[in-house]
Amino acid sequence: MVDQLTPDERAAFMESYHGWEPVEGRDAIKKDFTFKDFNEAWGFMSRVALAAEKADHHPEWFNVYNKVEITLTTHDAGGLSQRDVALAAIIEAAV
Ligand code: H2B
Repeated sequence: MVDQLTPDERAAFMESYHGWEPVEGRDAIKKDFTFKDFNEAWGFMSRVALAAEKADHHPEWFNVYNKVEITLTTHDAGGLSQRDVALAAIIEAAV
């Protein structure tokens, strides 16, 4: 099992990562990304997918044309963990 984020770690995350919001009804965070077109959205998803696979930590996501909705949570922790913080950093760097 993986440790869940502490309240302090959650607060620190929400302060430094903009646009990420808690998901209602589960211990997860989400953010919506909008790109110029599908090509840009898919390029972003490809960059995230490669890094996520390398880190062995994967996003839950939904794409429609130029929009990508991403939810992060750690299934092995039953909620948010440092793995989600690390993946959020990867995602922000991939935009
Ligand atoms: N991704 C996410 N989001 N949460 C996990 O707990 C998780 C994962 N576990 N990717 C990994 C894969 C696990 O199933 C493998 C066996 O390490």
